[in-house]
Amino acid sequence: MELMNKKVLIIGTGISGTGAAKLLLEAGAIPVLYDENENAKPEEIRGRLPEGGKAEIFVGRLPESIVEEICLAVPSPGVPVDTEFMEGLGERGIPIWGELELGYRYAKGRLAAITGTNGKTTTTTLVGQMMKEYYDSVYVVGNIGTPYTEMALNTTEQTVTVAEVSSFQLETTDAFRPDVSAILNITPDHLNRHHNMGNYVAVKERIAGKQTKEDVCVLNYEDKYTREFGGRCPARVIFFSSKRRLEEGLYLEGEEICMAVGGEIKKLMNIHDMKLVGMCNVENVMAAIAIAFSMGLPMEHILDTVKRFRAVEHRIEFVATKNGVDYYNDSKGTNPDAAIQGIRAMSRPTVLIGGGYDKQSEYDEWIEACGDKVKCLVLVGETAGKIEECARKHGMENIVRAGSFEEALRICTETARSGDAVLLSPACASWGMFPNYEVRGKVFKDYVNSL
Ligand code: UMA
Repeated sequence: MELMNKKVLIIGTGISGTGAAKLLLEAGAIPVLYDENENAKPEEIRGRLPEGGKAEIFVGRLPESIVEEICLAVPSPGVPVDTEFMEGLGERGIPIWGELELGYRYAKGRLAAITGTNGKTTTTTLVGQMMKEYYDSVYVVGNIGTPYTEMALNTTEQTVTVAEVSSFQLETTDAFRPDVSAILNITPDHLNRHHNMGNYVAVKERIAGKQTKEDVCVLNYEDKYTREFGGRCPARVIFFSSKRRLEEGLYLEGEEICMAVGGEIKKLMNIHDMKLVGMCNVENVMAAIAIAFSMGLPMEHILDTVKRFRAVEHRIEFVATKNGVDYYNDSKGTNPDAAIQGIRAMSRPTVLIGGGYDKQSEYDEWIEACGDKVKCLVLVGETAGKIEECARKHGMENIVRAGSFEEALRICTETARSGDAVLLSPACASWGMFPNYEVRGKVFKDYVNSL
């Protein structure tokens, strides 16, 4: 589509909307930025755009006439596609490309795109590191925090782009076709946006929707949704499994990650040679190896990066050993499913900090996953009562309520003995006590490092 001198409506003026506007300005189009938040400040939005850029900005309400003038709409990931406004655009025949699609249309080179309910940031960062240590021109973009549109115009035919892709972004793709895609796992999340599991799964599958047998899609054999998708995926599928030997693909056997290709089996590495911990990370590593190998990286180089790679900050991140106690920061464990991965990763008796903002989650499965491993559960925040009730129902007895996060930290150091672990993996968002999970994790790490 030729966009020169054409008006393009951008919905949402966060980092994606700003990225899209910058790309469109450089491409010679006229971005019309619209934010539904009436408190957004047009002059502040304009300040984020290149000086002198011909852009129109509207907040709160969009004049009806604008819709007559635009040739394309670019919603930000946070904008649902099933609102009256968005459906109205569709009914008028206005093409809708999400910010990811817009970036893709203007980018050159090769693309690896990674989605999944959990593990996508770790896997994207790891694949990005493998690529950066091998190729000269590498960009890591997407849900991880740098919009694709910010980088797309810097790419060349030699560029390798690694994109973390969310279900929100996949709702509005069109031609998006990565050379290698991956769906790490699919468990219930974002159901307020996608309404039901069927829609959520279908949206995740869109990552491979435009691929052909010339492309690769890496899928988890142990996830019922992705295993089933393997049978009808348009790309060539590479499965990985942490539970069984596969005839073709990557799998874990005992402590060894193995790869079976065309009847030949290679032992790749021992999982104790990884700095990452937990079975979820073994799965992320297997996926990353499959992705990087499919993108043409030599296996020796791939494994060398895996062995040196440390956890992404706030994801089952080892902080320090103090008085024989290992401290782990999993502040990103903001929902029960993510926190289950956190507790499963512990191999020692664990003092666990849980609780925070109430997202109306159910805690039963998380508490069950704690089993006998949790020697003491220290609870904070709004959800403390609800979690305590659930934990007692499941027979957990050693539960302590802390009046503040600082008190929770003190209780942990007093309770943990040499040989134990202390884990911050709260199964809840941090809001109410902290602005975000990053700040919560930093406070935890600062405390541990000061011991
Ligand atoms: N807005 C509207 N109408 C709406 C919704 C939002 O006008 O219906 C406006 C808001 O007033 C605000 C702007 O849109 O001004 C925000 O846009 P956005 O929510 O799309 O946020 P961005 O700042 O553009 O960040 C987005 C992703 N945010 C979401 O998906 C909610 C970031 O993922 C991503 O890093 C970034 O693009 C770059 O690609 C964050 C996220 O929470 C980290 N992702 C979810 C997750 O990981 O679970 C999917």
